[in-house]
Amino acid sequence: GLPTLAVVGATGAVGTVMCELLSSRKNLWGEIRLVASERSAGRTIVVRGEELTVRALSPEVFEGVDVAMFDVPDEVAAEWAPIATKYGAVAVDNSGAFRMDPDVPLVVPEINPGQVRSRPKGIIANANCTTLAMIVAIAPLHREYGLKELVLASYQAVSGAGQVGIDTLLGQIDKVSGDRALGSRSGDVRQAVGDDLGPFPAPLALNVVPWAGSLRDGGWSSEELKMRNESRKILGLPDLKVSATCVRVPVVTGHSVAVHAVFGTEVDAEGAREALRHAPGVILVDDPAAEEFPMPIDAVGTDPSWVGRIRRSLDDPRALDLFVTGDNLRKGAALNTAQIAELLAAELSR
Ligand code: 11C
Repeated sequence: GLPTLAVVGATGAVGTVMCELLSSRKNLWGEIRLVASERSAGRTIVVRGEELTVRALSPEVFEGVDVAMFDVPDEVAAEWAPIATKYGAVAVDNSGAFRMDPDVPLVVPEINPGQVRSRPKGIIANANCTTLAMIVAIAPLHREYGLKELVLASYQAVSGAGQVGIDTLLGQIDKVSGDRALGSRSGDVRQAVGDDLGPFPAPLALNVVPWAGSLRDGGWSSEELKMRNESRKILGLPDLKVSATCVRVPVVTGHSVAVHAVFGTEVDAEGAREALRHAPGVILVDDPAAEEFPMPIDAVGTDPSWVGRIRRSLDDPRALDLFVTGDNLRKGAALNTAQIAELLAAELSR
């Protein structure tokens, strides 16, 4: 029969998109079991037209499960993914808990699908949403020109921080929208927003905050290090030079990245466009004369990474500058996890 799937974290921002994807993508699953924290247990969610009751996370929910997806915080995944594997399930984890473990493949189906088969721990990791949006567009350019260095600046949506991120931004927008005095305060929103900052270190409404994740050595954020380490691992380039600056912007969904990519050989913009036109998981939107460029409002609710603004660097014939936007809850999280699970379903049904 068809394999059994468990979705752990089914009620969060990513889990909600996962339930939509499972209802709209090709059906490869027998039973689907929805799992969440005690707090969300008992809720019902419609998947594939069928009302499913969410079960509380416990070891027994993994009995008979072939593939278990995890869309939960790092510490929950670190504890529970190994429990799922003890019951014989393959765990596909969207947290940061296992990504850099050398015994855990970090899989992007458009780039390194074969790595799903080398999973000594029974765990496969899904990359960070910011890395994913960018890497799907960079891999075809790497194949064409040989990547040497990435200089990145992200423009990250609040849903990257989960439902609480969305609620926080929308609440702040309510507060600032009626405040005409903001004009005379030069747009300083602090007074209007008050101290409801949610998961962010500063107000997001009418502001940008150059911070995502937690503080690491040398002043880098965890999010910036993820972009560096995960890009190296996915592309198989352990010495790739990567500098990232991660920035949160007042966008609900859709992470964008401005990329300066340096290659081993000379590049040209039209050649890069041609490579991207035929690349899986990429949509090219690059016609500035017609005001066509990739934006979160285009990418949201869609599967591909949207790429445009492709220019050859004026000062380095081996470098390209470009802009990428992807839906952080889809390709950045639920979709890539679903695609990995589908590779497993094909293997397990054989
Ligand atoms: C954000 N990228 O936008 C983060 C969320 O490692 O999976 C995802 C964190 C992760 O806040």
